[in-house]
Amino acid sequence: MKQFDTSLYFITDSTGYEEEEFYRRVEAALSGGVTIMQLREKNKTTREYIRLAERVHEIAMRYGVPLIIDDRLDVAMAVNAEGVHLGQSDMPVSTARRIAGDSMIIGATTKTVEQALEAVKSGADYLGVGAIYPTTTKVKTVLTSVDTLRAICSAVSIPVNAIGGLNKDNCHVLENTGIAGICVVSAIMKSDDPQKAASELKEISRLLTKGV
Ligand code: TZP
Ligand code: MG
Repeated sequence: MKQFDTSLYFITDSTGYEEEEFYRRVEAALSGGVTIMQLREKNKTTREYIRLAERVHEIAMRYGVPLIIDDRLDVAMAVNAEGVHLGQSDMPVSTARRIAGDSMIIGATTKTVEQALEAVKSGADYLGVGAIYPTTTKVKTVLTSVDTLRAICSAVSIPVNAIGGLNKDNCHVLENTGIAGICVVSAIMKSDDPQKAASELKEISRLLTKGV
């Protein structure tokens, strides 16, 4: 059985950072208690994506934190990452599962109960649902209501994470929704102190997910 903890799911964004500063922030976040991490790159060539993924995987492994690669099963397999995250326009979950086998963690973005049930049937291990709030991170998304999030959590038995504009001051809307954790980009990535941001968010997530 795959063991992973989505309670504090950190998604990286290297935009605007020198490479060393990016690694420094990633490592600070990990030392603050991130439980799972996603490498998310939209403007890299395949070769650049693989190179960055190798480095980030080395850092993540030192902290015993699974690395998920956004969008690209080939990149995930190339660097022996623990998982891949697939959106509704990416490779279908069932195809990724067939290619990658049982051991790969496969996450899926879903915005409706129907999409969530389909992802589970196709072999997804966890779901990301959102955007809960408007986000400053570059992404094509629409808002998802907390009611829809709650309905998805009730409909499936795999971990469901909320995403989108989440920070330590606005997570309270997620109380009693049944989420397994929160996904954040900028609240950690752009923080003056990513380690402190991660440790504060971890405590918030611990309270929100009690009993889930
Ligand atoms: N999918 C829905 S919202 C989002 C993604 C990738 C970005 C979340 O970024 P932030 O900075 O935590 O709002
Ligand atoms: Mg995607």
